[in-house]
Amino acid sequence: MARRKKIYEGKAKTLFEGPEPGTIVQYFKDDATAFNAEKRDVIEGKGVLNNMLSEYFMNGLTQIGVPNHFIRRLNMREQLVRACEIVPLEVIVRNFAAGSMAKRLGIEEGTPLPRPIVEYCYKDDALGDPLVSEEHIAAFGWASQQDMEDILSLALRVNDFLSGVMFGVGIKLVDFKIEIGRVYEGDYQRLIVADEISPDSCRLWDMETGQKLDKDVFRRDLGSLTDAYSEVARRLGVMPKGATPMKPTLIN
Ligand code: AIR
Ligand code: ASP
Repeated sequence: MARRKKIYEGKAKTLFEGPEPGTIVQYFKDDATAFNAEKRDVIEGKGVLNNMLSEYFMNGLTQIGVPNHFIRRLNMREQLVRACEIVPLEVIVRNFAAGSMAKRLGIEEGTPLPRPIVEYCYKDDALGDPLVSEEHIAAFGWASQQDMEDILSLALRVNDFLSGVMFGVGIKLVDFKIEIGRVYEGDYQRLIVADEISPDSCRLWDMETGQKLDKDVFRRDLGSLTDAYSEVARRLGVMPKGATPMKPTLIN
């Protein structure tokens, strides 16, 4: 494979310059981290599963008219996406209490919330992605008031879509995180869903048994992460039954 310019290396993905201006190749690694990278491991096949699953969700969003960065999948580990400026926020939507919110507010995990709750965290690994309010976001200029309205609307549309898709395969969407990108079209700018949507960025519980099918399996040492993600992929028809994700390939 031709040498490409690496633009950014994150914890779970690497970004390379794309073949055309305004495009980026997003490479999904097998690396798993949690608790701000204090816990880390390499989980064979995770990158392949997340690449396929993120493709599936982003394509679905495109079908229902929710703008996002996905262009097309290139191979088992890479997808072509639209280059965008990432808004420095993690946008979290919660339908049931879990994780940091359950802990912060002393609510039992799994408690249904009266309505979807949207939270914003400032994207900064060194600070551990702290929770911030819209006051901080406006005061520090991370996003404008109009941006925040657009972000809220995108987040809730993604929530309705993902909740429905998951419901269809017997999975409860407890919560998820998305990132938002800014793209410029002539004189206009627009916000789109970026980064990835995968079991790394959602909490997914089996509706019948409550079994966790997301990154908490890794965070809390609950068994095989690949098995959990494969189960999600199998239910959605993203991976053919019995198919095993390939070993990582060296690309540069
Ligand atoms: N998330 C937040 N930062 C990174 C990720 N992946 C996701 C978690 C969970 C939701 O956001 O995977 O689905 C809320 O996380 P937490 O830890 O705040 O409860
Ligand atoms: N904050 C992310 C998580 O716990 C990743 C990380 O901390 O490395 O999922």
